[in-house]
Amino acid sequence: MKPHTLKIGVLGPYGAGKTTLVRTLSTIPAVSTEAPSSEGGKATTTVALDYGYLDFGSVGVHLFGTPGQARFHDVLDVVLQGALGALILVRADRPSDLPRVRELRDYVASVLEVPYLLGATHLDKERRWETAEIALFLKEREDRVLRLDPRDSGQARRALARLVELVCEEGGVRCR
Ligand SMILES: Nc1nc2c(ncn2[C@@H]2O[C@H](COP(=O)(O)OP(=O)(O)O)[C@@H](O)[C@H]2O)c(=O)[nH]1
Ligand SMILES: [Mg+2]
Repeated sequence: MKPHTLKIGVLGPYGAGKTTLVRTLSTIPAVSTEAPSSEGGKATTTVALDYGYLDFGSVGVHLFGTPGQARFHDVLDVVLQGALGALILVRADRPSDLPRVRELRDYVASVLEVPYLLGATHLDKERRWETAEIALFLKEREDRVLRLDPRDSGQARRALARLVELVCEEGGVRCR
């Protein structure tokens, strides 16, 4: 393991791609706690956390994915304790998720108080919002909303690289 390690949270509503992102990025077999889903669209859903780890340049990154369903909101504090940055995933094809995404963003900004980026997923879908529209809805800087297909390791690594950069610059964290 690297001398400097960062804990990064991966948040987002149900089905946004959190488990997929952790699995794409992790260089160790990712750990997930999946249970049969009570909502439609997926057979299983994450009830406690996803965990993955990768060496990333000069830092080691511990990735902690959180449950998406709002009824697990209390778990966020526990899973994200000590996180130094967050990636918040938002499905571009499901605008009805945006109020929940805003809640998660507000939680990260005002409770965790750590640097974050938003990753717009499912941009390959025909009916979708563009990243600029998502940024506008969330009153977020446009450069904080990235295009991110969590199944694609290049896109996943680019998003993580930008977040790690923010954490090292803005988060006052020593990364070297
Ligand atoms: N087409 C498409 N599918 C995606 C994308 N991101 C995630 N998925 C799929 O969406 C499903 C839900 O993803 P999952 O990682 O379980 O979401 P979670 O609930 O946030 O953990 C999986 O089948 C993923 O492969 C994307 O950008 N495009
Ligand atoms: Mg999941």
